[in-house]
Amino acid sequence: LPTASPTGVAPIPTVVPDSPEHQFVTESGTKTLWVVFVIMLISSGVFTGLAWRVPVQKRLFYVVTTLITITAAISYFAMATGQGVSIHHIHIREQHDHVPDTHHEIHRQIFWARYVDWAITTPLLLLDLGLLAGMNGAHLTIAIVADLIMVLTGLFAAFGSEGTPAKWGWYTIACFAYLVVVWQLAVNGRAAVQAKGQNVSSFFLSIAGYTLLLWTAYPIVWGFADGARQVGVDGEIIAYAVLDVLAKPIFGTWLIITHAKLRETDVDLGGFWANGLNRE
Ligand code: RET
Repeated sequence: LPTASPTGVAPIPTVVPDSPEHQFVTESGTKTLWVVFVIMLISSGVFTGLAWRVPVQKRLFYVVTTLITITAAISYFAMATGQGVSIHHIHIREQHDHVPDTHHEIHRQIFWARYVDWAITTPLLLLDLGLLAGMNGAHLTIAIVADLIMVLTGLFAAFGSEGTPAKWGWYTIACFAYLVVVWQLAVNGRAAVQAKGQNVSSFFLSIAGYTLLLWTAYPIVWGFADGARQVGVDGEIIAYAVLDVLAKPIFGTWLIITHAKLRETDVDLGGFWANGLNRE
């Protein structure tokens, strides 16, 4: 900041900086955020209503899945009302051969509320899948902790200094953590589900395959939007909106409908889930 001169008039800066490029949400982005908020709210209501039709003992998947959409609804409410967002100042230095370097500045909104959402909902999604497959606590814990590392290092990457190795270093760490998640589902989840018979096995293969396909799109969107800054804030919102609706309400509906039809998908957590309640 220029220091005030004794006359109280700020000195004229010697280098007039370019005015920064603003990458901010516009009307279509905000509308999209509200639409997804409503979708998440309605799905939470529907999943809760469906849970009431079954005894507490059988509500595990309903409860976990409802928590996923409630968390997303809260995070979308924050983003739609302009909270859970901060403005990131990005300095880009362009090097030229015969003329001095030029400096370019971007001010871009980063919706960090997304990462708070993901830190809660992606472990819950893995819990759904892990319980469905009958994965053991060891493998499920590794998957969930790797998933948390993925989200947090992804957050650090989003705020990382542009053009430094650190930013893509964080991204690389996040991708490795994601590979651990994929490994746990594809190898240990698939091995565990065999014990549940043919019906559950083939359902798990489909829904876990669907999940891995969708999840893999997130780091790709991130690469274009938060990585390369090639996609604007609205584009980023719309891309994540589509993925989030597929990964949460659609995933949840598919899981709950199939669970209601397939008795073999019932989960027994011993006394933990419905301690003291009569078994049906
Ligand atoms: C980031 C960037 C760093 C590298 C990787 C990522 C993966 C994110 C994923 C998010 C999934 C979110 C879901 C949300 C709600 O339904 C953090 C984008 C690997 C896989 C499923």
